[in-house]
Amino acid sequence: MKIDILTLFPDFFINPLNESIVGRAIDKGKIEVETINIRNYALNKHRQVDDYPYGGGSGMVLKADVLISAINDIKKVNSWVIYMSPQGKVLNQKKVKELSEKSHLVVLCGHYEGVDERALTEVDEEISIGDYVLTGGELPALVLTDAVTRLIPGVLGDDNSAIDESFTDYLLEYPHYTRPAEFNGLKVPDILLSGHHENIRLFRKKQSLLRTLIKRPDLLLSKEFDEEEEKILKEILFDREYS
Ligand code: 4GX
Repeated sequence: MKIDILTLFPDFFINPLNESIVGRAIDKGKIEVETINIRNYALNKHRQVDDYPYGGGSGMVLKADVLISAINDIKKVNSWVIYMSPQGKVLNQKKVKELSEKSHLVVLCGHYEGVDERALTEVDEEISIGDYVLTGGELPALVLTDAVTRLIPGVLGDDNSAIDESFTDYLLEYPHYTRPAEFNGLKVPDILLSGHHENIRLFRKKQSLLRTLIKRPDLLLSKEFDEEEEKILKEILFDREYS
C-alpha cells in the first residue's frame, strides 16, 4: 500500500509519520507514505497555488489547474483519489477497511476556503472525518492514514483476523484491567482472574454489547450480529424484562 498526500504543509506530517505504530509500519515497509508539496506544481513564475474567489468573498481558493496537474502526475492506473472535506461522507471503519484494500491512495488536503470546484473532476471520493470544521485537510489525512495503516497485514501483529471482522467493527471495547487486583476498594471482576478462557471471552463480549447499547446505540445500526451476539443480546433483554 502506498499513500501519497498532497499538501501545502508537508512539514506538518514529519513527526506524526515517524512515531509509534505508523512510524514502525513505514520502517518495516508495510506501508509507504509520501507527502508532496502542492507548490511543486505551481505553474507561473510566482509559484502561485491559490487565488481570490470569483464572485468575491473572504479567503483563497486552491487553483484547479495546479491541483489537476499534481493529481495527474501522481496518479497511476490503480489509484484512488480522495479529497478530505467536511462535505464528504463521514469516515467509518467499513470505509477504512475498503480503503486498506486499495494499492494506491492519493489524498488531497485542502486549505483556506477549499479548492476550485473543477478540481473535483479528478477526485474519486470526498471523505470527512467528522462534522466539525478544521483549518485544513492535514489532520484528516493523518487520521485516515493511521486508521488504514493499522489494518495492513503485519502492522499490528501476525493475526489481522481479530481486528477486521465486520462483527467487531461496530462494538466498543470491553473494559480492561491490569494489576493490582484490588485498588482503593475497586476490584477486578472475578471472572478475569479465573483463568477460564471461554467464560472470559463471553464476559468480554457481553460487556462490549452492553457498553455499545448504553454509550453508542447508534453504532448498532451499522452492525451485523453473529449468532453468539444474538444469543447474548436475547439474554440481556430477558434479564431486563423478568428481573
Ligand atoms: N473532515 N477541513 C478541508 C478546506 C475546505 C473548506 C471548505 C472544502 C470546503 C475536514 C473534516 C475539515 C477543513 C478540511 C476545511 N474544503 N476535512 N478544509 N472535518 O474540516 O475532513
